[in-house]
Amino acid sequence: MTATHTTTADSARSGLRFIIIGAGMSGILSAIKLREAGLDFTIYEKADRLGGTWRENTYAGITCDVPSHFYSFSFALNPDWSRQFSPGAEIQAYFEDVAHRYKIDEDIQYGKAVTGAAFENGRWQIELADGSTDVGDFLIAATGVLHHPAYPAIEGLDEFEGAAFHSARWDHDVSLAGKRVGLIGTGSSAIQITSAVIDEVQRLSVFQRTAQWVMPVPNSDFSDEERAAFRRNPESMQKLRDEVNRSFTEGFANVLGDAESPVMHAIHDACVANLENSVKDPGLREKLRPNYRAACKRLIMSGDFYDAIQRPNASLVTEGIERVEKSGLRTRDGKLHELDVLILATGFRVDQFVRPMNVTGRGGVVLDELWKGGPFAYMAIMVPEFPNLFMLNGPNSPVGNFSLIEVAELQFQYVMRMVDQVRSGSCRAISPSREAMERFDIERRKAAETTIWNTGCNSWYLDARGLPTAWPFTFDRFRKEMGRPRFDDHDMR
Ligand code: N01
Repeated sequence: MTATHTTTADSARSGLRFIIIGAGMSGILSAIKLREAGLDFTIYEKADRLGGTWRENTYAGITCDVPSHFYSFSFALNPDWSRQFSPGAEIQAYFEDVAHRYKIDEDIQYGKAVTGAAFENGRWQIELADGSTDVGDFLIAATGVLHHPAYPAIEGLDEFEGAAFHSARWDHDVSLAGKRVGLIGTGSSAIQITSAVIDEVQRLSVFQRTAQWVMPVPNSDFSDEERAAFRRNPESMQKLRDEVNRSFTEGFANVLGDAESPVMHAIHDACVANLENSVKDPGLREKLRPNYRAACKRLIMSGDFYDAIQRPNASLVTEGIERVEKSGLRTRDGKLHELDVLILATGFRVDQFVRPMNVTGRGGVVLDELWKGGPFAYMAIMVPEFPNLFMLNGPNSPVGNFSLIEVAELQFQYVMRMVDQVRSGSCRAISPSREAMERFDIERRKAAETTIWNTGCNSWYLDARGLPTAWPFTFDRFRKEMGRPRFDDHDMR
């Protein structure tokens, strides 16, 4: 079966309607692509501003650790990125600018939280928190991966008398200048925070439960001349994007599934060398040395963390946390670490995906029930019995140290091929068959066993049973699958 391409006029006549949930990166992408195709859509955004993760995460030092020219829409390259890895505020401004330039910002309905979606009578019936309803033929869940902050279950957290906040809920009213600051966590967020605040605070105590491998990645500025050259010659940006894409694909994303590949070992060696060469004090060096393979957890990219943690006003606390008290944090050795501010860089509840929305598919199948053992999706996009529902950067997507913009763009190609089946009149509703889902899941689970994420560490990549959930195959295979959907695996009615 082949997909047919309809013209804008054809699709306008078709009267098909899309509902996009979320105006973050992938919601903006969806809207732009649907507009280009002449299709009708509405975007519901629960906040009062677009930007998703870049709106919500405003912590000190926030930077995207994927090179900016790769973390850009392929159709909206940006000559003005200030650095190789640009700060979060610049990325937020980029998304606002793109949404404005493509005139999709006018179509976003802000302050509208979708609470429920049900596939009834061949269409998606939507309920919103304000009591309003809507109906669409297609539903795009562009709801993000890392969205719901995870708060640590540490006794006494409410008793702390200083300021305390999660890294994704940064309190800009709290000045850290001259304060005794405690930072729980050593993930990508905490590492960036450490480097950003160390010059400002009186003392920074980093509470490390698990050490992290750090890849030394300097972050240089683009000079005025370089930016002018990008403006004069946009092809040079395209070339740079293609080069970074290729090197991230070949030098990382294609080999994550093979923990024993020479590339994975070379990455490990580079991280070991970085630790050995950068950390002078042998005691501190051993505290910072992980006991698992590099890239088993999401690899930390930083050119300055080791410098920051060796400053005289920094301390790395590896003793377990006993409880939080009024004036600070008590570790299991009985020591009280007195603090004025406590920052929880403790990550996200990654298994939530489209939840807490209540999503019901064909025949009353409830998504929450189906996913009670953990979320899954055929080709990381669709779920059986949930016709015409597409998830971008959803369960089983490639998530490790790669441009999620590239991932979403590829996924959207797939979405449009599915939509084309409906536009061409082949069917009204399309979803993967249960058999195809099961086959895909069995293959995915098997492949997950040999991934680097399964080499003996704990991370948000793992499901409740300890198996990595992200796309375990090569990224080349992902590209291929996205470009050439297996229509025979789908139930079309
Ligand atoms: O969160 P994390 P994050 N007691 O889950 C510790 C993306 N991101 O916000 O390792 C003590 O990685 C926990 O310890 P452990 C990126 O995909 C991207 O830093 O579980 N400690 C860990 O150290 C990233 O992977 C960028 O033992 C506790 C930390 O908190 C993802 O977001 C930048 C604890 C959580 O680390 C999440 O990163 C930043 C407890 N009770 C983030 N609970 C880019 O640059 C948790 N921890 C694109």
